Amino acid sequence: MTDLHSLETELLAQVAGAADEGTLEGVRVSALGKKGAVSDLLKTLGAMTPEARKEQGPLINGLRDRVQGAIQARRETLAEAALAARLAAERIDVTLPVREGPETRGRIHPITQVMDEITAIFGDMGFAVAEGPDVETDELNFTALNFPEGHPAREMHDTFFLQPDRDGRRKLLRTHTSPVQVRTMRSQEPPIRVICPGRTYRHDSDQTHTPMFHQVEGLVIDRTANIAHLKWILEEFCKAFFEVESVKMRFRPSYFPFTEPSAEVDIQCSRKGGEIRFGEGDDWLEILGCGMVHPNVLRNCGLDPDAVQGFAWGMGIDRIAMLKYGMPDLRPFFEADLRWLDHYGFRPLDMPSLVGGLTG
Ligand code: 2U9
Repeated sequence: MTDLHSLETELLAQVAGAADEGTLEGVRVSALGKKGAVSDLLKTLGAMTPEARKEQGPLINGLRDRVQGAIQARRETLAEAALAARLAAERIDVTLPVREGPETRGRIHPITQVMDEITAIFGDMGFAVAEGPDVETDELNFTALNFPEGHPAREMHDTFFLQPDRDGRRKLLRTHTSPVQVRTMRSQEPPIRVICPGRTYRHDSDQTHTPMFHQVEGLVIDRTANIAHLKWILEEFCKAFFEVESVKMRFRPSYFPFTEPSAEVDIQCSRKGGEIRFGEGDDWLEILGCGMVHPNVLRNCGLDPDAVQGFAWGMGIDRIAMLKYGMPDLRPFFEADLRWLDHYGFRPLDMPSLVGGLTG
């Protein structure tokens, strides 16, 4: 029948022209759905004479089967094309370099890096890390450390004082991390082995000084701790920190109120071609101060100098960071310039350790 023939032609054209699975489903519903054109034809069979049904039945069912088959075939073609398009769009080139995510794009500041390196070295020798507040009392920053009231050494430190409280007591920004060792001695029984890294403050600002800087100090207290132990610890530290086989060190007599005897320590280096190298050469470079803890300091911290003794040292972190990593200027340390940090910073996952390497 022409009618059936043109309906089939029309439906097959719609199936072939359906560009996506949604459109194809629309064609299916309009042909084979409850109220679809083919379904309507099938419904007419019931009212036909048996002869007419015998003739029309196979024609209409044949039409339905062919339309159904065409829809199924088109559906498979469209699904294959959609998958092929998706695979093409999602294809990745595994040979491309990995794009850095936020967690690896950041950089560790050289001061943090050096603090972590120092902590790893002394941690390996059995030292604990102690910390304390930046705002301190006069007593902890000076008096306990054997600076007499009104002594010029207090002025030498160019202290930042806070406004006095109601009782006239002035707090201050600690001028060294030594109050942390005082707190440690007052709260822990010897033997004590601690390092105290942290921020310190002095009213001083020029090419080689900033008002806030970083120190790490160390303290050992027990019954027999002596200068030979001190020298060994500092030598081992310098070798590990500067990553050299051997170092030569020079102890020059000095003065600090909190140690007696006291010394300033230089390490031998060479400065050929504007580059500084440790473990060779015949120049000297000052890197730290040290000494045996003064008996007055032990007493001020509740210890008996006839029963225990010990040694302490202190060094500027900013300065040794500059030395180790060849940074010519101190000021960019505090300028938060991302270009500088990109150049001098360290990768966050390269954590310093004596086993894995200090500098990754
Ligand atoms: C207590 C007892 C003793 C800590 C020490 C130094 C020597 C020292 C300077 C190095 C460079 C400070 O950053 S710097 O200017 N420090 O020379 N510090 S002994 O002695 C102590 C500390 C605490 C209870």
